[in-house]
Amino acid sequence: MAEQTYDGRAGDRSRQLLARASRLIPGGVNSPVRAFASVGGDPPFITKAQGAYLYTEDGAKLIDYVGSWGPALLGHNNPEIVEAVIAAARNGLSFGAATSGEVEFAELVTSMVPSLRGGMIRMVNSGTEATMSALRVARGFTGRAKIVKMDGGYHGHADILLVAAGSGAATLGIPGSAGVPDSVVADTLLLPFNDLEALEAMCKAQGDEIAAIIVEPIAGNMGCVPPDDGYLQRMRALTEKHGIVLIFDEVMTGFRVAKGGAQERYGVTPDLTCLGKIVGGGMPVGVYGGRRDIMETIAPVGPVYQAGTLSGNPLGVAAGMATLRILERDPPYEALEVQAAKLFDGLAARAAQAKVAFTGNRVGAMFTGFFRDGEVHNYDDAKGSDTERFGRFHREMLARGIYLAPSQFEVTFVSTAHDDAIIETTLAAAEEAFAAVAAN
Ligand code: KE4
Repeated sequence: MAEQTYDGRAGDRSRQLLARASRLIPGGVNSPVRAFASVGGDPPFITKAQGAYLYTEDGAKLIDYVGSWGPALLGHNNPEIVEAVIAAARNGLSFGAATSGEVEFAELVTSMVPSLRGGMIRMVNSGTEATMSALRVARGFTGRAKIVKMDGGYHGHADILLVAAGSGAATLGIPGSAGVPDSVVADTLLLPFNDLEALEAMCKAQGDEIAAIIVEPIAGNMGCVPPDDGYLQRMRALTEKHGIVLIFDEVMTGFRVAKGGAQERYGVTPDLTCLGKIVGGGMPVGVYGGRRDIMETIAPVGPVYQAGTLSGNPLGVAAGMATLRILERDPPYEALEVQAAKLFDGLAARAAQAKVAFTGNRVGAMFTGFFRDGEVHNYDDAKGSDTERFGRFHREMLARGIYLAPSQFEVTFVSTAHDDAIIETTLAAAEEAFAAVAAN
């Protein structure tokens, strides 16, 4: 089938597949955001990905800025990574037993991330498992029950982390999802991101009851929101003072904003780090790890239980190892910085040209353009964005062959495959899309 530009609608084949899927899978998707609920329009079904491109069931070729929600830092279908997985698969898919690959993987990961150096890791199968397990370990290590997350922070779908935004730090957590009993989140407290006063007050009032603070060091799930100057450093000092385990959720930022993640970029070393996405090169891999004294509380060495049938399986290890070896051999971060800045600055300029309120936050190869005026330092600021306008922009861009994350509160991911020509094509589409949005 000849490649055609995207006509703005998913196309008949994708729509037929969505109808079939919706009878068997809730919303027709295996993860809610893929349903395009917040931007409207039908999600195209994808047949193949290559470099910066996605190919749809209806023959369209799209420039992709979702990158599988982060893993595709090196572009889709990187031959070195795919060949490693194929070679591993020829020896069997999963053994449920220890392998040398897991040792090499652990040696490599712990050499790259500051908080893991001299420490230990445990491999799991997703970011959710990594954060859920890290919090259990922190509770087991400290003997304390309370945990703290940021309002607007997302760490996967473990019950204890599904807390309604806005329930406030002083009050007990309230469930943010049906099916989560009040009791399960009663010890989950919320803080506004970048609010040092609230952090200081909570530590003063409850510091000795708190097992852990878990934070995305650069928020990515309220849209991209960097830490204010000194925020992470102060959080590190306060958690040390009160014996609180500081957990950086670097599932998104790990290996993206620097080889050692946000903790390397900002020079702040947490007690535990959670990784996912890039660390598995596109295969289902999560990692949590850090301080040896904390990690030695995990079974079979210590009393904290955590397990997984496919944890450390050979294919995930192969994809992860290949990915990390490329990052070690040829760190792409300077080039990613340049390309992401070109796109980010170009979008801002075209929004201004069209007089569309658009304010952006960027750290390395991840950014968000919020459809609002004024700076965005926390979730409340982010929620002040015009999500209707974002939806229109998303549809206008998709109609021009540009596939953006289908939510204002997600991130644009730039990969090493996004070259100048691709960025120029994107900016030309954006010029028209902003004009269309401004006209409405
Ligand atoms: P997974 O369980 O989806 O592998 O990871 C959960 C997770 C944990 N921590 C952070 C910082 C994350 O960003 C995520 C997952 N990110 C979302 C989108 N931002 C994945 C997309 C989806 O849910 O389909």
